[in-house]
Amino acid sequence: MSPKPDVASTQWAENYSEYAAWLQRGSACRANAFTVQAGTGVPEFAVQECREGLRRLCADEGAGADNTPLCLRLNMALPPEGYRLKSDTGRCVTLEGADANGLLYGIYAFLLRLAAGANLEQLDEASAPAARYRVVNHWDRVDGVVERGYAGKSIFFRENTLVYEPKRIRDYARLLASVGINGISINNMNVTLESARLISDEQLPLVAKLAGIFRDFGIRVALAVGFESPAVLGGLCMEKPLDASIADWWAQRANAIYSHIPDFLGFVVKADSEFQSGPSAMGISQAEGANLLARALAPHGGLVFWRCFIYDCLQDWRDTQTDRPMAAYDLFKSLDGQFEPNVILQIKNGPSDFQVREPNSPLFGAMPGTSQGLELQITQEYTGQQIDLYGLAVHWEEVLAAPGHAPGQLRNLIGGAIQAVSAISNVGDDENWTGHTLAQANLFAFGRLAWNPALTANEIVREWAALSFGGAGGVAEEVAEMVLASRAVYEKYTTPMSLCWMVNINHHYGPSPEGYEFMKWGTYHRANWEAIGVDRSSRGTGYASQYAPQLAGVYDDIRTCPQEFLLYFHRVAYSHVLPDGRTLLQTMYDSHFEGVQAVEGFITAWEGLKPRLPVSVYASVHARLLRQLDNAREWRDVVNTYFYRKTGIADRQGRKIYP
Ligand code: GCW
Repeated sequence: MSPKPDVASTQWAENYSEYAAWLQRGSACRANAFTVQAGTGVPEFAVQECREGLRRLCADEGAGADNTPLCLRLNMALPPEGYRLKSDTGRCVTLEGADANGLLYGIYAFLLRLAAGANLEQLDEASAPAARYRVVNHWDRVDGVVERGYAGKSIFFRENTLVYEPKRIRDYARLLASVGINGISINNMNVTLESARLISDEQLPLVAKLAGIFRDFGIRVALAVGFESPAVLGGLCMEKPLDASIADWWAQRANAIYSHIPDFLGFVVKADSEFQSGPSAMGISQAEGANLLARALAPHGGLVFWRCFIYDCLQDWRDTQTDRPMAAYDLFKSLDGQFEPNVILQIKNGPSDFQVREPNSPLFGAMPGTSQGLELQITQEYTGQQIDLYGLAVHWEEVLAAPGHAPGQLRNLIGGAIQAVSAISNVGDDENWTGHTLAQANLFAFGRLAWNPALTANEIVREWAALSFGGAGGVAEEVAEMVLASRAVYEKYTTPMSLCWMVNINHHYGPSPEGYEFMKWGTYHRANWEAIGVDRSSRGTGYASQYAPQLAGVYDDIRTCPQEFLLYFHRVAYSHVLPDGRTLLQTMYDSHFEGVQAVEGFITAWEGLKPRLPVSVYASVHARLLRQLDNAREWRDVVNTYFYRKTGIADRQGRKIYP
């Protein structure tokens, strides 16, 4: 028998909206027991945000009788952007922030504790961000299409113009700030003639207006720019990119930008990558190129986020010497110490491209004289496209726990060698922001981890679920379980053990085992009848030796290489026996069968929640889970058949594999 909804959860369902995400209305009626009192210097906006937040939590019921003072104060002794919450045994709650941002983060932390039903009597916590820059990158094209977007169109652009709904942007800014994000780049890094114009005199006033909305929430706006902007916009000849005329052009642009946007965060640059021009193409180094822009921004306090996603995208598949994952390290490592201090090298977590699993880039921690940034992808390009459920908190927890260049956890570099944590947004103009409502967990998790990389996925996802579904009698726990399990499930029915690039070409959804095998992108697994994978050990391309010797040794040896990275580092025979006694081939088969079963389990679990969920969210997630099941079955059958045809070896358990 399905559980009957109780009165509280009925009330919750009436207030629930997918749009509100983790900032649901009416989730804590006791919020009306507080009266906000602001100390000296507390910005009016913070006071408003606090009052509005309290009203939201008690669904606008107005002030109650028993008013506890909620004292907002600035306390410059706290670390930058930090906050402190302390309750004086129910008599008052003091909320201190180091600065305007710290106050806002303290306010949101307090409101979220309230919403999650925390015991406020014992409130005593202090927190400050690990990474100084916590940035979302939008891949929004100015024509309104979001590159790799799965949640509708851009919330910023339409028909080559910056147009947006101010209320929606404010609500987005609040969501971002509530999880500590303090920077946003709004346009795609694949810069076109139209998007290059965002830094023109004509368009800067429009960008400035948008930046004003984000500024209230402590979020600084950045723009993606093209390296050849001086030619494209200024008509200059770039044959000699180090010519003073080019530097002057950038300096003059920077002056113009800062006259409109005094707190402009900086430029995000994709240069010499996937057909974008750049310094290498013009005969100068990556450092010389990045510094050119950095020197223009430096007097204004701006940054250059210089991406390291550079590789030969016109490779010949017959060429087995060139190994794409090695490209960034080969190009950048020797330039350590040559970058201006306001350049941050933005490095994708893995050396390939946001695959389901990759080792961490060997560049992390390998350049002690250079600021680095970790780039993650929230939008689910290779991870189910917001049709399939995929809890990125678990994925990122694994990334953060794995080493960079040297043994030790990547998370320990954040705040040290890694100054910025950025991620590609999964947001579009869909009513629920992220297409799949449960993909809201991924945006939430990104903010939380950039702030505190020591948090566990379990803590983050449970917090998100409690805030989003807490009023629905037991739903939050079950939703959290699904989200936490989902990354492993997706990996099982797609490409386990770091077997990359089996997706359909171009759009990257669904299986195509040899889709990328004979293309120019350097994306090969080189499967034949007997083995699969690229030998990246010292006997092969040598990629493993880009890591510090102790770690390189671990990856280099098939016996010590972690099983989840096996096919990234080694070419492995299907008959190779893994530590649990199964062959590689049998493990592949098992994994695909198990993955599909787990998706069936998600559907049963979700259907069990039906009586306790609002119709709209139940239906939208259910519809996606059904599509996920189709996708999972397709992956299972295509991949299993692929290996069966290569090897002629049947499944030991005799399950159905199409001949
Ligand atoms: O993974 C690839 C994507 C491109 C993207 C590129 C990048 C913005 O398929 O769509 O372009 O990465 O990160 O630059």
